[in-house]
Amino acid sequence: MASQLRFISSPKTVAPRPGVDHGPIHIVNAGIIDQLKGLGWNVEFGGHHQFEEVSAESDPPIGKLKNPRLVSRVTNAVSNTVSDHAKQGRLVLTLGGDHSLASYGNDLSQFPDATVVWVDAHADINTPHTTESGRCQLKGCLFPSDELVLPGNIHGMPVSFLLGLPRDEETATLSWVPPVLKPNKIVYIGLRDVDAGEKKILKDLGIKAFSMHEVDKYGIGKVVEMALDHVNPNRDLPIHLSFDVDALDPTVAPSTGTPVRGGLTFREGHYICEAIFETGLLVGLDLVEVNPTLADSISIEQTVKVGCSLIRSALGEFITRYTKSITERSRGD
Ligand code: HAR
Ligand code: MN
Ligand code: MN
Ligand code: MN
Repeated sequence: MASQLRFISSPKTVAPRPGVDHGPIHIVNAGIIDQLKGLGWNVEFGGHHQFEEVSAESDPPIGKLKNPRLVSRVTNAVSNTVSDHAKQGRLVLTLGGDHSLASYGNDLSQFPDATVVWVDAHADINTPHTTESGRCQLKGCLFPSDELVLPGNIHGMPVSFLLGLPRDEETATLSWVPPVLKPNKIVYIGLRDVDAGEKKILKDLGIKAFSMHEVDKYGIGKVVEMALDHVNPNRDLPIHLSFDVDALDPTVAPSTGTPVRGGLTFREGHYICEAIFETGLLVGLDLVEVNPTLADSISIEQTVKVGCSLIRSALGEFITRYTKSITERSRGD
């Protein structure tokens, strides 16, 4: 494994709930860079990406899509940066920001065989046609506010763009997203809030998903094993881990935009990260949806710390703490 780590921070909010843009700054201020250096990583942090403000007036919806120009600009910039660094053989850590980042698009282009483990309460596989309204009231979202009643949240769609699902004038602004993903190359863990249209897409495409039901039934160890058996049976393909903190239970990670009850425990979330690290196949990591404006200060600190801790686990904390450093591991000592 490369011990070079390139660090991308994309703070600009693209979600309907303002504030998710501050997540990366909090994670950096909480000391993630030194924490990763402490694990033996050679960390290069390029600073937080800054994006010009795009006013609501200059970015009206296209079809149902909210903030389409801003989202496209931000995600494209992140994607290009990720791509540049992935090409140089670095493992890229991307901090969101919300899940529309789609930065893994170009990251995956560098690794045509790559498999994606998507850890999330949500499937994020809506298309501009399936995106639905009224979800908060129906599904027990902990924030039953008006904000998510309207359809068109692009952070609920990135997987459909990566799969190259129907693109039309509504998605033209996001047509740069490379359709690099095949349905058998992605596996979900933690799902529990999936829209009707998303369920149909998952079924039609035969996409494997381990919902919280399977986590309860089999235990997280078996679920991760089954998930990897599906996308990576010989454990020889690169893995991109896309971790949305709302996969965790809201009692563990409260400060996020669309918390849903009944999520992963602290240990279940960390186990996934540790198990992926253990494969030695990790090539890219996203940690998204930490929103440090959505709760009281104790909850915010808790969520930011959990985010840091998940990142450390995915980058080898449990092994290096007890055995040898990343450098030793990558040297094959
Ligand atoms: N499925 C819902 C929608 O499309 C909510 C999904 C977005 N929330 C997230 N993504 N945090 O994981 O609007
Ligand atoms: Mn979101
Ligand atoms: Mn998500
Ligand atoms: Mn989510």
